[in-house]
Amino acid sequence: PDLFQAPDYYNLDDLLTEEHKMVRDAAREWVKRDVSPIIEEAAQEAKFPKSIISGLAEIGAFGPYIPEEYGGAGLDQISYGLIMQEIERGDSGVRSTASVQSSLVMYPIYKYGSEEQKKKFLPKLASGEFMGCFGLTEPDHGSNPGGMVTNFKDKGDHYLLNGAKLWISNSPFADIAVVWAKNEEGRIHGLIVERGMEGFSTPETHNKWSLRASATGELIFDNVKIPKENLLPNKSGLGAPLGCLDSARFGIAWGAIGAAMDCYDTALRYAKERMQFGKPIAGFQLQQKKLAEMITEITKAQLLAWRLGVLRNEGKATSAQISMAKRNNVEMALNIAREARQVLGAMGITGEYSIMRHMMNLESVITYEGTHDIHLLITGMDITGIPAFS
Ligand code: TGC
Ligand code: FAD
Repeated sequence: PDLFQAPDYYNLDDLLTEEHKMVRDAAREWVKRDVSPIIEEAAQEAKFPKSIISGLAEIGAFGPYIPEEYGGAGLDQISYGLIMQEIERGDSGVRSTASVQSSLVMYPIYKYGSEEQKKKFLPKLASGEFMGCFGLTEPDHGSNPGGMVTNFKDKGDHYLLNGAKLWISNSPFADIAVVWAKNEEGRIHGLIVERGMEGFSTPETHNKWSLRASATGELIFDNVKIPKENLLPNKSGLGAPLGCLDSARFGIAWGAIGAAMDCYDTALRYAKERMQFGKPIAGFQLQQKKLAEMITEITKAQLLAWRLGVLRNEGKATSAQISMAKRNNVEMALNIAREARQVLGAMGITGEYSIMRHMMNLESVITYEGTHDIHLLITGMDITGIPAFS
C-alpha cells in the first residue's frame, strides 16, 4: 500500500526490531485506510467517530503493553510509542482515545487493581467492548489535582461518592470511569464508576475549537453508591494517578512526532509542487529554512523519544525525563504545524489539508497531561531540588 512518507533522517529504523516495524506499519496502514478518509469530517462536525474503536483494538492500541493474559498486546514501550506516533499522524483526538483507554484506564486497573477487577475489566477494555475514561481534573483543580474536593464516605457495605470532574476525554460515551477521590481522611483513592449507577451523569462539553473528533465532558457524582469491590486496592495517594500520567505522557511524547511528521510531509510535498514567480516555492530560501528546521526538530524529537523508550523498557525512566520529552515534543509539533500552515498559504487554513486541524488539536495536547509550564517546573524542581509550584 501507499503508506505515508515517514521522515527518518538519522536512519532510526536501524534501531528498531522487526516486531517494532511490523507493529508500526500495521498501525500506519490502518490510519491511512480507516482514519484519514473520515477524520476531517468528524472534526468539522465535532463528532467522535465510533467506527474506529474496533480498528484501534485490532492494531493493539488498547493496552499495547498490558500482558496478553489480560487481553493486552504484550508489546514493549517502543512499540507502544510507535503506535501512538502513527495514530496521532492521523489525529491527536484519536490518539487521546487510545491514550486514555490504555494508560489512564487499563494501566491503573492493571497496576493497582485486584485480580477480580483485572479479569472483569481488562479483556473487555482491550477489545473495545468497554470504553473507559479517567477523572482527575476538577473545575477548580487542574494543575493542582492534589487539592481535589471529590470525596467518598464509607457507608458500611458501600461507599458514597460526591463531586464533579471536568474536561474528561471520552466521558460522554464511556462505560466505566476511573475516578480519583478523597476518603474521609483526605487520602486519594481510585474508584471504578460504572455507567448506569444512580446519581452518575456525564454531560458533554461543546464548542471546542480543538480536539473536535474527541468527545470531552464532565463526570458528576450525586450521592453515587459505589460497591466496595470497585475501589482500586493496591495504591493510594496522589502518586497513584500521577503514575498513570507518566505512561500517558510517554505516549504523547511519541504521538506528537506523528502530528509533526504529517505537517512536515504535507508542507514538503506542497512546496515542491506549488509554483510562484516561475518556480516551485521549495526553491526559495525562506521556504527551505522552514522545511530544514522542521526535519531537524523532528529528528531531535525522535531521538529523545527513542532513548526514553529504551529507558522505559529497562524500568529506568524518571518522571522528570518523561516530562521533558512530553514538553519538548509537543512544542516542537505545534511550532511545525504553525510553520507548515504558512507554507501552504491560504490552502493551509482549509480542511483540504490536515495541518490546521493538527495545529488546533495540539493546543489541547500542550495543555492536557500537565501544561507546558508545569512540565518546565517539573524539570526545574528536578535539577534544583526546589519545588516552585506554590
Ligand atoms: P507532589 O508533592 O510533588 O507529589 C505527590 C506524590 O506523588 C508522587 N509523584 C509521582 N508519582 C508518580 N509519577 C509522577 N509523575 C509523580 N510526580 C509526583 C510524589 O513522589 C508524591 O508521593 P508521596 O508518596 O511522597 O506522597 O505533588 P504536588 O501536589 O506538589 O504536584 C506536583 C505536580 C504539579 C507536578 C502534579 O500535581 C502535576 O503533575 N500536575 C499536573 C496535573 C496533570 O497532569 N493533570 C492531567 C490530568 S489527566 C489528562 O489531562 C488526560 S488528557 C488525556 C488525553 O486525552 O490524551
Ligand atoms: P490551570 O491549572 O488553571 O492553569 C492555567 C494556567 O496557569 C496554565 O497556563 C498553567 O500552566 C498555569 N499555572 C498553573 N499553576 C501554575 C504554577 N504553579 N506556576 C506557574 N503557572 C501555573 N483531565 C482529566 O483528568 N482527564 C482527562 O481525560 C482530560 N482530558 C482533557 C481533554 C482536553 C481536550 C483538555 C483541554 C483537557 C483535559 N483534561 C483532562 C484536563 C487537563 O489535564 C487540564 O486542563 C490541565 O491539567 C490544566 O488544568 P487547567 O485547565 O485547570 O489549567
